[in-house]
Amino acid sequence: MIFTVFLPVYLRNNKTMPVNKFQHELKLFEERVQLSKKIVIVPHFNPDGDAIGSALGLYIVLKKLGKNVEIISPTIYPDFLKWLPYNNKIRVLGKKTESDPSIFQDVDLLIGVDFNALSRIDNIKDRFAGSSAFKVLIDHHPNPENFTDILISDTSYSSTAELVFEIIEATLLKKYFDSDSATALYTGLMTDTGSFSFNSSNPNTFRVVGEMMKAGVDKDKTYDKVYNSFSVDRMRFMGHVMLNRMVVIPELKTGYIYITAKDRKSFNEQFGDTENFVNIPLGIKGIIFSAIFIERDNFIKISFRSKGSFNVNKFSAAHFNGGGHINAAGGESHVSLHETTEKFVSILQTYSEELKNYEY
Ligand SMILES: [Mn+2]
Repeated sequence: MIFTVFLPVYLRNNKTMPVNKFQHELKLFEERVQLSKKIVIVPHFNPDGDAIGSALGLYIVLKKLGKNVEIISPTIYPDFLKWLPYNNKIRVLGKKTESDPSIFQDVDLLIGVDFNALSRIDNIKDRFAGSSAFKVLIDHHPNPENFTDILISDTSYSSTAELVFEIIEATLLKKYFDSDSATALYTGLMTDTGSFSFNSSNPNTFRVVGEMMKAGVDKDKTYDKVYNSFSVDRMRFMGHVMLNRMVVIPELKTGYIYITAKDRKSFNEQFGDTENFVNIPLGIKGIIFSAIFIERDNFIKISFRSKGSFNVNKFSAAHFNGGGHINAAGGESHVSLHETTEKFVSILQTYSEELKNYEY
């Protein structure tokens, strides 16, 4: 097998991070890995498949390289990821442990994955920022903040997991890449693209999937473990949401869902249960913009999704204190659920020309 130190330039066509900078950061990263004894990997809070998959994929190769590695998650992660190799090694912080001053003590290298701002690790951000460890951020969200020594960030990747794969591929870590690491990273890639239904039009994504399959990923089993693992309560919750909590505004090509605190209780909501509800309205012919408003304990949690060029990252930043990607963004509101949905509908009117004339 030919050992390539860096990826050929042609593979980095269409990337948003300049080739030279990418290779430079990669080299620094590799040097730091070699120098470090203790390495900690941190996903964002409420980590999703990409955050956990990326963290585990990296954890596995670093462990095999002989490093003392730990994954510290700011909060719990969804049950549908609890079959992943080594997931039982993840240290999950809670209310009691998140303020533990020793969490990043004696760490040489701190690696943040799948987030672009310190606020995404809110409960431990001060300890992360204050740690004397060398810091690296690996991410694919737009406009990353500058809070690490190395920033490997490129929005052209489907997922952080795809980017982690290329970092492994182009460094000394390649030797240690195995089916466990590939399975974790594939899970990140698959979940961040809705199983290749969005955010996956770059041919490189499929090149990477091919390499992961060569390494031993069972893609059918991975799909089944992640997507066919709902509780009966969650299935009935989805039925209730589709029947009673979905509002469709066909002339504005928009649909939205609202969920009350009482709904969550009635259906015995578990962490992650509402994960994909936001995509439901996009399954209706002609709908290109969808939103979900969930009444949480102290605020309304919001997610937006769109098809094509309608930019929900900008929409959320402008009106709902949030952000994310062009086609997927989060947000929040601190007025009641009813006031929030009313505000949304009235803001929607100001986009009526754009939405009415939108072709997809
Ligand atoms: Mn991601």
